[in-house]
Amino acid sequence: CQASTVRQQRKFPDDFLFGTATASYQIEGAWNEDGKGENIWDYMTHNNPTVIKDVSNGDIAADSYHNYKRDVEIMRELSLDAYRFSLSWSRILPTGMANEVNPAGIEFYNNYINEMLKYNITPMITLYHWDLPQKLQELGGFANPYISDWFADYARVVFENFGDRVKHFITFNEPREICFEGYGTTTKAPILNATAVGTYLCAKHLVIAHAKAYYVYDKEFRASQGGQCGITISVNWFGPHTDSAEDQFAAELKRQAEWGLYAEPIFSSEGGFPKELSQRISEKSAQQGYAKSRLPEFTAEEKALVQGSSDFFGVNHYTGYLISATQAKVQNPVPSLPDDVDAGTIVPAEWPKSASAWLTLSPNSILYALTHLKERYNNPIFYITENGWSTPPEAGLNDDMRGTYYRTALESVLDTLDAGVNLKGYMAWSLVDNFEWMEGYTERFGLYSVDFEDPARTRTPRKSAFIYKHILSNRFIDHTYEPESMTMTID
Ligand code: GBH
Repeated sequence: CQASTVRQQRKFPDDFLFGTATASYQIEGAWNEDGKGENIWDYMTHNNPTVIKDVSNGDIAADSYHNYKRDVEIMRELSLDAYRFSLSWSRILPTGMANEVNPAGIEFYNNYINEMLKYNITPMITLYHWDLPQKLQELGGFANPYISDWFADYARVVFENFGDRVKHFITFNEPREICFEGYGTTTKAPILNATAVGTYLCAKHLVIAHAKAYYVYDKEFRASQGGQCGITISVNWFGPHTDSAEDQFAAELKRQAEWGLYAEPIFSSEGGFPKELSQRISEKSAQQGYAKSRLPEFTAEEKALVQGSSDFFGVNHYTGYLISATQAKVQNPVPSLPDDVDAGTIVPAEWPKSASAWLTLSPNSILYALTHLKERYNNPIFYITENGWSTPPEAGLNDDMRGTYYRTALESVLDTLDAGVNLKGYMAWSLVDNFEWMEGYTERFGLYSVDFEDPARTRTPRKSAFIYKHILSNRFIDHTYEPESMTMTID
């Protein structure tokens, strides 16, 4: 096509890390093998199976526990620089507590890491991607302030065992999904639906847990291991529906509730929870007859501990929404976080739709989100730790829209780099199809498809796998590239 040859080619820097991301519960399977303890997803899917759309679970999933060598082979086929994966806390510490370490769990992750390193693939570890040991949930999970000590103890075991070879650690994946979806509503385990205070209690305890783990790394391991420790927060873009002052304020409040609750205490120069949101929650709490704000306070000591406790800002970004102060409002539970924000969400009909209700292709959303974070938090090191697109199972290997999505997203990444954002890498979600939480196996995010009917869980590249490989190997986006065949090779 004429335009692409005329157009100046923009390149990704050579040291820009291209990878893919996955999570333990979504791919590993082997839910009760070799001493692994039960986690909250095992517990929920076994005891309350109908909460999952297709009444499935992650007992076997993509069976990566047994197929990890094939997964690393796929990474080599894709020519990845890096691979982000999460550890199953209860595979390492069956009860959640660090007094009893499961050697088979350590061995599994050692094999996995060593297999990647053999082929120069940089491992990036997420310590927690939603699979809390069930025993800790029974003690209150993230509603119990002691979670920060249990998590720091677990983190120490992780750094001790893997930090000689792994230089990128992410404490938590997506606090919003842990705290709002898990505690404030019913869309993630442990489906507590503690709408009034659950999200906010969790938010406070989680950022303190993050900070304690960060200081375990910083004080006990950084000098000898020389790596980095950060956190990943879901940052979709929430822009104002119109440029009225009301819509702008509604969008700001929404951003504070979606990600500011977790980002502000860690990355802002003032520390603590976001101001406008805190004020709103405190006003509503008073009206609702609470003696104190439903949003807990930090002590001065806690605030100082959390502030500045991250070497980088991991961003999971998928989409964007337009926020209105007056339109598209729905009745939310009272009291609840959405009721505290009290705004409407609009998705323009022309934005292309994926197989997931919440995910559309929202133009320029990466650029908007990352430049906003750059200004607000003084341009820390960023990694995009997830970005991806879902297709329905029946689409099979033909996923033109996923290819289009990645090309569009990566153009926005180039714009983001041009805008001076300190962005160091990009992880596509996901390497292979996996257990998509409440949606079970009804939505697929893999660059490779997995045959879940086949006991071997055979993996096959989709068209987008070739497109992604072409982009990262050449360091530019060729919008006209078409794979010659659907056979993958290792270059
Ligand atoms: C990521 O979260 C997760 O980190 C990853 O594990 C997951 O597989 C991937 O997304 C794809 O979903 O509309 O109430 O049903 C992205 C964050 C996921 C948050 C979907 C909102 C919708 C919940 N979003 N979720 S609901």
